Amino acid sequence: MENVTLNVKGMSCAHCVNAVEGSVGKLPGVEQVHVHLEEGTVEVKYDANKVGLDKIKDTIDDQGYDVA
Ligand SMILES: [Cu+2]
Repeated sequence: MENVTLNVKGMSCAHCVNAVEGSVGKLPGVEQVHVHLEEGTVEVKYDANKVGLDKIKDTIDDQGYDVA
């Protein structure tokens, strides 16, 4: 399992939390996803054999947020 903390811009409310956690959480291989709203970060625990970091970043991006 890999653990990564991504800096994500544009998340401001519970809807954003749900959008990011919901979409990333659905990816096969993602074990856990947690948005820290105040910090503007997303913590993801994932199986690197099943899902790539690029895919996770793309998924957040597709929801309309900026991944640093
Ligand atoms: Cu929001």
